[in-house]
Formats: sequence, structure tokens, C-alpha cells
Amino acid sequence: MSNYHIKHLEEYYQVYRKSVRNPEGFWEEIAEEHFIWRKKWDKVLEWDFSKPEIKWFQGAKLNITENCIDRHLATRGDKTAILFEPNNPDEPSEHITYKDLYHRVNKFANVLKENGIQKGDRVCIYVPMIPELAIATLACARIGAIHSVVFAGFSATALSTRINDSDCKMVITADGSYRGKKTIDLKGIVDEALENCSSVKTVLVTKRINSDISMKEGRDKWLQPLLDNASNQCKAEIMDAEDPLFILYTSGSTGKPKGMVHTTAGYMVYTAYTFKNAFQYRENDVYWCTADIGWITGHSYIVYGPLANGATTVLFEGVPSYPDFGRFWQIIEKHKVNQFYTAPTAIRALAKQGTELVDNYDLSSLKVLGSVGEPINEEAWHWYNDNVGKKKSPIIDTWWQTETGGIMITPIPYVTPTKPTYATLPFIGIQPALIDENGEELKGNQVDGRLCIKFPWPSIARTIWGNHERYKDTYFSAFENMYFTGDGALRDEVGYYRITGRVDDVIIVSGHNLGTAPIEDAINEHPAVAESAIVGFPHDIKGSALYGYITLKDVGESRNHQNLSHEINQLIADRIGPIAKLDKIQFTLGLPKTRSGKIMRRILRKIASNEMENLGDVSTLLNPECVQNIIDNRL
Ligand code: 6R9
Repeated sequence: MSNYHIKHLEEYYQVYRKSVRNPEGFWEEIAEEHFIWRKKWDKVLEWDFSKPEIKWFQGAKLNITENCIDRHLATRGDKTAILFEPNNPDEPSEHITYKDLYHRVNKFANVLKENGIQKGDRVCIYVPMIPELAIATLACARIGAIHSVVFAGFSATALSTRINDSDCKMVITADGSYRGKKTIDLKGIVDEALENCSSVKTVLVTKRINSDISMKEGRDKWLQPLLDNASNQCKAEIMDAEDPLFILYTSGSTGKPKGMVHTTAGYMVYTAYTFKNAFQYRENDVYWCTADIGWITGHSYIVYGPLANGATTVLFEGVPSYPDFGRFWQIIEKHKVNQFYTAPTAIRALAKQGTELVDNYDLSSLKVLGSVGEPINEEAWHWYNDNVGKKKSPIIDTWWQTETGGIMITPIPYVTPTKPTYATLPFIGIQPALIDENGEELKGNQVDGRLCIKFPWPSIARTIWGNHERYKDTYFSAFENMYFTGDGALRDEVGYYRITGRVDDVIIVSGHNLGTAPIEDAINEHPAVAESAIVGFPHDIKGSALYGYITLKDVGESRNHQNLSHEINQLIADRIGPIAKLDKIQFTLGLPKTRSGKIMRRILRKIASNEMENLGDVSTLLNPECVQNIIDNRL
């Protein structure tokens, strides 16, 4: 078990040095000892960031579900793999053992095959947080179909864009979903989306809320009868190490969402290894990540990473506020959760409720607290540490991205001393670099710059689906021979990293990455709008919220601004989803622009954040006069 479970700081440094000195040797040893392969690799790594091309474990053959399920059957067959906790606390939780999971994934995989899905086909999964979501995902992997999970809170337009981008042949969905007190008509959203998706031949529908929905003849099928008739044995498709495992869409700063492509072997090795170490998972621990499987956090650290380690992973359908704000704490007590992984936005929302609810529950099972999705501010960090961890459970502030597949910078709990707001040290095998505006690497400590990674790690996304050029432009063109993350960071006097936030036009609202461009596109669709610019401003719960500056075509427009704001937000909700609605809308006479016509968001950002003292020199603008007007009418 060498190197697989780091236990103290000295060992971390030792293993880290080894992983950097000889990455191929290091990852080969991990891959060799902790996974099952149908055939071993011919070459551990081949890479060229200028193309860019990255291949790990070339020539190897495997199926990730054999690693996540089959191999545990002998020793952990009756152990709970997935612990499902429903939205309604009065509904019983469900313990799905590794044996059950094996049978359910196989049945589902057979249904996919019977409905014409083959290796390499894309399957869109638009399912709420119920066991079928994880099972459908694994069933695709079982037969080598490429899954594209779309968060089941996205709108019909967002769903159809994603389905069309990767020509999905099938959509898996549910009749509806529960979200706290509400129900959502998922099938209705799918029907609307599919009006514009000709590639989809079949829709499989699982029952969750028993609503009365319409089924389209020849296209839509109820899942349950098909599962009932399917065999619970399904041979795993033998995949190449570099065969795509899934596509997951993430917002870019411009244009349509990017379908990040993750491949099989490297993704498996890295998510499994990071899961084991970043959470210090021990046999019989109960682990809970509150993310949705529709995000990368759910893919890597609800499904693949935990299952590859034979862990028990909690899958929660509901929301932190239902039936009251004690729900998370109640679940921790009920299932004696040992590792709890959530987002700063949730922590801030819960902190706002005071400590009475959290003090009502027995949280003594907790050993590790995780944070992910955005920088965790000092106040939230302390609240989490004091009231949830009772100062006994280390907080791991894990920095990573959809593109990185797994955790990149994090403390290792009980190993790395933590420091509030710092993601601390690079994970084993990760070689970060901070780069200044001139493209020079900043050496030494106490520096800040753009965060790049110098060397490939096994779970780096290999391309953007259908657009390798964009992959190259976005991540490998800013600085030569480096992967550019889009984030800024500083390195303190002991070498700890603190992520300072995005340096591009992505705004993180409640942990969701939102590109400004698609939101502006939606606003500009409104017939009264001439142009718009979106910026983020600090928000005490969401982290950042959206501030929209909108210029109307007819500036003397007498229409009621309140109604207009409402219509604009409705448009955004339809095109992107309610998460992208604007908190503030200011109607402006014009937007500050450079002489080349680029909107100066930097100025708008400062005004939105009430930092008017240092706007910088505005005299070089094309229209400096509009700045004062914007300040005067600031919301
Ligand atoms: C896993 C995930 C990626 C972006 C990333 C950064 C921000 C994530 C963070 C963090 C500071 C952390 N981010 N974790 N910033 N500290 N611990 O969130 O993936 O949805 O692709 O977002 O989120 O800006 O670049 P994704």
C-alpha cells in the first residue's frame, strides 16, 4: 500500500517530491497496485501542451465500473455503496449495497443496449438527485457510452444546447423532481427542449413524483418495466485508457458552454487517489458530498472517486433549508457522517440561521470538513470550523475545476496544518506556477499572479467536445507550455496557495460558474435592449451576485423599469436558468467603452462593488462622460 495513504506532513513532502521528480514512475505504481486492468499500459504518459495532446496509460484496457463495483463484490458485497436520503425526511432512506448496485447498473446497461445505445454513443442524463442518476451514469460507463449529465435545474434552452452540441441519441429523465416544498416538471422541460433536438431517438423516463405527464409515442418509454425485464448480468465493455468516459459542460467566458471531455484510465486513477487522501477515507466511514452529480464535484466525489475506493457515499435529494435549516445537521447525525463536503455558499446560508439548529444535533461523527466551488471567506471558514467541526475536524479547502477532473490544491486533513482561506499545498503530482503579466514565472514565495499548471496530471480534460481549437485557445495559449486555469492566486511565505478569484469573465454565483456572455446574449434578446454588461459584486450568501447594466434602445423609453427588469430576468431564467437571474439591474444611458469598442467591465465591476475611489484613468475611454452618470444612478 505504499504511497496510497499519506499519514503525516513529512511523508507528504517525501511523496510529493517523488511524484514531481518522476511523475511517470509515481503514477504507474499507483495504477499498478490499486486498480484492476484487463491489460496494462504500453506507455505511462505522452504529452505535448503545444498541440495540446495528453495521453495517460496508453494501450491499457479496462472498464471503470469493474473498478467501482465488480471488484468489491467479494469483500464488500453487503456494504452500502450508495446511501440515498430523500427530499422528505419522513420517507425512509435507502441503503444500496455493492451487490444491489452491481445488479441495478447491469440491468440499466442492458436496457440502454436494447434501446440501441452502443459504445461511443452520447447519452444525456437529466435526472434529479435520486439513485437512478448515479446508476444511469455507471450504466453508460459499463457499456462504453459517453454520458453527458446535465444538471436537472437547467432550462429547456440550456438542455437542448447541450444535447445538440454532442448529438446525444438518448435522454434519460424523470417525470419530475422534488426540491424542498416544490415539485418540478422535468419531463415538460425535456419535451420543450427536444422540439429542437433531432438527434434524440429515445427518452427513458423514471418515475419519481408520479405526476401525470404525456409520453410521446415511439420516443418515450417508462424505465421501470424495461428494468424489470432486463437481465442483471451485463458484461463490461473493454475500453481503451483514452476512450472518453464523459462530457460535462462548463460555462466559458464567451460563446456556448464548453463540453469538457474526460477519458477513462487517468480520470479513474486520479479521482480515486485524491478521494482516499483528501478525505482520509477509512473503511466503514460514511462520506457525504452535498453537490449535485450534475457538477464535476458530484461526478468525481459522489460517484467515481468514492466507489473506486469501496466507500459508502451519501446521495441527498433535497435542499439545506427543507423542512428547516437543520436538515444537513440532521442527516449528519442520522447517518453518522464522517466526511462532509459542501460549498461556501451553503455554509454562509446556514451560518445566517445562527447556531441554535446546528447545536441541536450530534455531529460528533465528523472527522473531515470539505469546501469547494469558490474561495471560502474568513467568516464562513470560522463558522464552519467552530460550529460544525467544533474545532476538531480539519477543513479542507479544495481548489479544482471541471477541467482538472480532480482536486488540485488542498490540505490533507490531519497532515497539512490549515490556514483560513488558503487551499494550502498542491496535491501529490500537481505542479502549480504563478505567472506575471509578461508571462514570466514568479519564483519564490510571497508572490501573486495567474495560476497555471506546468505538468499534466492523470485527470486533466483532454479536449472540448467538437472543438479542439477552443481547448487550445482557452487553456494553452495564454502562456507557453502551461495549462492556464483562469484563476489568480498568491503564494504566502511558507508556500501555501490562496486562490484570489477568476481573472476572466466568469462569475461564480453560489458556486455555479456563470459566463457573462451567454447572460448578456439572453438580455440582448429583449426587444427594448440595446446592449448590456454583467459584472459580479460581493454578496453575503451567494459569494457573488450579478449586477446588470442595461442600455435601452430608446433611452427616453417611458416603459416601467420594474416591469422591464422582470421581463429581462424571466428571459434569463428561460435561456439559462433561474440561477443566472440578476440581483440588480441599472438602466444606463451608455456603457463605458475603450476606443476599440470593448466594454470596460473593470470600471463597472468597481462601481457595482462600491469602490469608486480607484476607478483609474477614465479619460482614455471613448465615452468618459457616461461613467459619472452610472455612478450617480448606482443601485
Ligand atoms: C470543482 C469546481 C471551477 C472554479 C475555479 C475557481 C473556483 C473552485 C475553489 C475555487 C477558490 C476553492 N473554485 N474551488 N476558488 N477556492 N476551493 O468548482 O469546478 O465548477 O468548474 O469551477 O471554481 O474559480 O476555477 P467548476
